[in-house]
Amino acid sequence: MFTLPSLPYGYNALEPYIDEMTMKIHHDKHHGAYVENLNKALEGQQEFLDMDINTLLKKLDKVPEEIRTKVRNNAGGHANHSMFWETMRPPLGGEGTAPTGNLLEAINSSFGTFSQFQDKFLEAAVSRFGSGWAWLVSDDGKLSIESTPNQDSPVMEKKDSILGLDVWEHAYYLQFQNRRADYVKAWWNVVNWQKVAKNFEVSR
Ligand code: MN3
Repeated sequence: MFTLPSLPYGYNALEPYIDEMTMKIHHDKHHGAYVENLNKALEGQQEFLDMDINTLLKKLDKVPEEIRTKVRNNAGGHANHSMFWETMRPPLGGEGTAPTGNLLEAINSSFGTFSQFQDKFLEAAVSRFGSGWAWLVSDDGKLSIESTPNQDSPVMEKKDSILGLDVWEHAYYLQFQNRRADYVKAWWNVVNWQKVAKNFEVSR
């Protein structure tokens, strides 16, 4: 059985960058539904219900074909949102709004500067047509930016995503309406770079 993790901070903790109502609906209803539908799709399939969610994403080809699409969408939704909540934190302002140490070095070596990285990430997020995610992916410490449709994840391709941004309209529409780029720019203020750095170290 998979369970909905609680948010590691309050619903209003990311304000003014992400509003309380969006966080409440997004976590309780959207993420909650992915977990519920995943458990329902896997009813009677104990082997898969016992897996860690990232292991399940890597073994989708073993899931019976008649439920595979349902499992892919809902397991992806569960894994992606679990990571999304953890790689955000209440705004610190000033210091804390940029990576440091090994992660910053890797960003600079892959993208030039942190600011050039942000431009490329924004481009990936706004050019994703329809619903999906933008990702910072680490391949043995080498960084790249990717985007995926729907609830697909780089983990399904056996890659390590160390940071992900939800660009489904439900993630920003109440506050930003159609202005996805403004949402991305606001989100930078609440990225938990310490957590991303930890994910990076694990991937190396
Ligand atoms: Mn979402």
